[in-house]
Amino acid sequence: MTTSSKSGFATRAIHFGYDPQEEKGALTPPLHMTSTFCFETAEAGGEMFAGEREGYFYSRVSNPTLDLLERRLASLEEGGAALATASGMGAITALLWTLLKSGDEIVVDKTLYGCTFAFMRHGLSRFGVNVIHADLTDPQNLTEVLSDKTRVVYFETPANPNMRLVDIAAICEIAHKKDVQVVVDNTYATPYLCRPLTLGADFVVHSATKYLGGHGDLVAGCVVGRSEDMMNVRLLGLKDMTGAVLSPMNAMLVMRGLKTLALRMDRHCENAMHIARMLEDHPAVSKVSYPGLESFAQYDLAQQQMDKPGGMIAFEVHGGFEGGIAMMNGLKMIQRAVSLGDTESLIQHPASMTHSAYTAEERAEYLISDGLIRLSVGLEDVCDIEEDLLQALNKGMKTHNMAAE
Ligand code: 7XF
Repeated sequence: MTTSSKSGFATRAIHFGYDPQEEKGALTPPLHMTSTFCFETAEAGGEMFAGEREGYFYSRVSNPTLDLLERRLASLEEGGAALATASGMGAITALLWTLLKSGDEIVVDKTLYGCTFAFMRHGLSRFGVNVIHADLTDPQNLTEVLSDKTRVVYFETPANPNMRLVDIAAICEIAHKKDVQVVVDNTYATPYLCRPLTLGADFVVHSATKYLGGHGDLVAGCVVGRSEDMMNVRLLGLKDMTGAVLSPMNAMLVMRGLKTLALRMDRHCENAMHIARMLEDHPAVSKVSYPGLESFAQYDLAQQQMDKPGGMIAFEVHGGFEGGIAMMNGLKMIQRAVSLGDTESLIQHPASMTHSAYTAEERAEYLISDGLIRLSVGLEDVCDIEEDLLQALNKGMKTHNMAAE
């Protein structure tokens, strides 16, 4: 082993769990592109299925390449074990199908990524799970909605798309008094900026499609938690209920992404801070939500819970929805696309894109304004990102009444 759990974050992201001397000196871990594994004897196979013998037997259950990725993810999130999945939705569904049964209640924050919201509202509820939406930015609200049936509290922080933060430690303290488990979607922050398990959370989920992969070339997810809990999620949620297993090739690509996670996040944060300040000062912009700005409503919580403010910005322009669309169409280098956390800066309109699973009434209720624009600040030279935004905003001011009233 070339590294230990005491090594720094970037060192573990690069080396953890792998010794080249155990693999013929190969610097890069081998890719185990196989669906099945051959048993030395028939008895050995039977023993593996019975759980009496360690080893790999089928890649929907485990695979050495995924195994290494999972150990690295567990190390970075400071959890006991991790499970790699085919997508972020695969991670969320595998976990919640494991934790919940008909008659149970789950409390979720008001703002959730669109498909997570749809899964709760149109999926879980069909199977007799009661979903309760509460404003968890005030932890006291949780006290009011917990009941004897509540099993899970679920939230994103920062939330997609409006950047609301939830105080992880405060929520865990209240939930744990009632034996309720806490699940945090840590996609926006990544373990480089925030480690919910160290603040008391029971599980972390990720869309690894985003910063963890980091290059916009794969779809993946993961769950991290205590070792004994994760075995249940693997054997029930993944193996039997969703089958949402990650391919070994994509596991390799996520591992490649992880190697530069620290480096990339530092630059994402640096670029986003600069862009957030520029937007805040621009006359066409009416509102900017970025946890690094002193004007951010939960600035103190951001300082307390996140090592840096991240690479995501939500903002609105004067001229509302129409102004926002015109501004997006005026961009030349920044790409109009959903997803986030890639090297390329990406911009999108949540109400009509990532959060279109909400009805207009639901968007109003769950705090997703129709004029909101979401920017994933990439790794280009910040002057080029700034220049592109400025020319689009300035053009919008001339043509779409985007100047402050
Ligand atoms: O299944 P996926 O890998 O796409 O991950 C689902 C997911 C889970 N949690 C959060 C906080 C997410 O942002 C996502 C995916 N969000 C993308 C986005 O907001 O752009 C999906 C594009 S529609």
